[in-house]
Amino acid sequence: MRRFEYHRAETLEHASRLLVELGDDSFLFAGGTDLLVEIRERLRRVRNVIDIKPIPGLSDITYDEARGLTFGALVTVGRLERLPLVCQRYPNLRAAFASLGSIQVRNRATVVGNICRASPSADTIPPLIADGAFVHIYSRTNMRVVPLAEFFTGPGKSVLAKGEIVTGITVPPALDNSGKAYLKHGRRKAMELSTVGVAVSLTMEDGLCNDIRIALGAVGATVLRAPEAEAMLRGTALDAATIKNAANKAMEECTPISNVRASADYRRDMVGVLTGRAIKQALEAFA
Ligand SMILES: Cc1cc2nc3c(=O)[nH]c(=O)nc-3n(C[C@@H](O)[C@@H](O)[C@H](O)COP(=O)(O)OP(=O)(O)OC[C@H]3O[C@@H](n4cnc5c(N)ncnc54)[C@H](O)[C@@H]3O)c2cc1C
Repeated sequence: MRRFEYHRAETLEHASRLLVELGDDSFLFAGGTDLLVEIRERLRRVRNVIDIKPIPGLSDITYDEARGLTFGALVTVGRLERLPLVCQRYPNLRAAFASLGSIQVRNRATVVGNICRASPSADTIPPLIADGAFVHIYSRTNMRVVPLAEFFTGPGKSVLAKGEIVTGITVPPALDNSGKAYLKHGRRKAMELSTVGVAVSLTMEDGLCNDIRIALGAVGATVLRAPEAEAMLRGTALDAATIKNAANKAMEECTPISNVRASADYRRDMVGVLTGRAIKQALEAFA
């Protein structure tokens, strides 16, 4: 492993200052499940690692009916996966968390680290985008809140400026008339990055689809929405023919590449299959 300097940040201000003063090869360290692998495999040049785990207040989880679910940057995937509230109200998030790596990985990895890595195949991103989540960002001069859908600028890239730190994520309340699903397809069932991941969050009113968001993972430079497919579904009763047409439209809206995991054509086909299934699964909440 390449040598690096370890720094222990005691406050957000301290971590932000270290990020700015230590220069470009300095990175925040949360669970380390991406960062340490990247250092070991020499995928990233890292001179300074800034541990944010000593910073107080980043491990909180709160829920209220008006604001929804808020969790801090140090909350692990495993902790959220086991939270009764997530199991009962956010089955899409529960499915994504339970599909990430192994139990050991989930007990170290943070959800915020998963989004900050900004991989288009990250499992937590599609359901969080489909749910309309927001990211809380700290800098020494400003606090800002950014919709997660606007956080990513490319593979491995985000809107974070030098010295900015994500402090947490807020997911809007899970309404009684909502249905949610996340389906992941990989080459095997565990310890596998997604070949395609599809998340659907919808609300129904008087038997009609009031609103729907579809988020597609691993089929574009960032996790994508499928706005034309969504428009075909809004205001309908979500009958089988409409779902099929919308799933076909989602196939047109994605921009997959071929790589070691799958060809672009296969990924596109799987977007069609999984989008249809995810809509039907989300609808099961109303059965
Ligand atoms: C064996 C294995 C299997 C895996 N399987 C999956 C899988 O199936 N699906 C999947 O999606 N992922 C998978 N992963 C990756 C997943 O573990 C990571 O993406 C994890 O969620 C990152 O969180 P972390 O706390 O470990 O982040 P770290 O590794 O500590 O950090 C990741 C990146 O985010 C930055 N960062 C961390 N916290 C902040 C913050 N608060 N503000 C700004 N930047 C920050 C870091 O500087 C770094 O660049 C796997 C990893 C391993 C090792």
